[in-house]
Amino acid sequence: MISRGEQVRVSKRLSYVLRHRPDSVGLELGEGGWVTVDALLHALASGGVVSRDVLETVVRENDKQRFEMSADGLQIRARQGHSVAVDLGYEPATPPESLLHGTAERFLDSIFAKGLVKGKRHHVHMGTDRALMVSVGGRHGKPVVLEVAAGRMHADGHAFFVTGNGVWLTEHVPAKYLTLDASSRSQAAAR
Ligand code: HQG
Repeated sequence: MISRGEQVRVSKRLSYVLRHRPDSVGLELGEGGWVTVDALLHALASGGVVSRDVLETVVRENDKQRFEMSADGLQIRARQGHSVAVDLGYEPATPPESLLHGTAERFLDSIFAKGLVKGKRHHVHMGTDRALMVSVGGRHGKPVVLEVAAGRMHADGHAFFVTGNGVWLTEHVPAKYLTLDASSRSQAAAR
């Protein structure tokens, strides 16, 4: 058994190592962002041993399914969110007509001027679960949800990718494809 707090702690260490700083523990990500589980466990040991069981539990029960293991259980990677150069190898996919992006109200002026930009990450992240998008936006301030006209963007030639945990990725969302979603609009009108 591993407590929820311990799971979060290990998940944060994994995010740091597998998305941002593999070099901090002497690792280098292989193709697709994969590393062997053995190498990872060995590399993590210097900052406090993580057992294979704990690692498997964290991968399986992670709230956003951030990590995945290869079918043979020998390799592990973060599904998205990297800042290090890595080609995740996702195939272009056809998005639903509309996708959602959670952000903070204070970013809206800039977003409606420049569109959604990827910042330090490799892609702009979008999803379909409104409640999740509210919590994603809430990490940055007062949450608002934007609707992305993904079908129209795709028809206009923008590439989309989808990860194994339902996160949709694209390079940049020009402002003309963005609107405040209905509940964020009524929220704004009520003020
Ligand atoms: C905003 C989490 C001003 C953007 C989540 C966001 C997600 C702009 C912030 C994943 C802008 C970047 C990604 C512009 C975009 N002007 N602000 N032109 N364009 N922004 O954390 O989307 O917990 O890099 O709206 O679940 O919040 O890491 O991206 O508010 O899937 O697994 O700039 O991270 O997953 O913030 O989150 P982030 P995000 P994890």
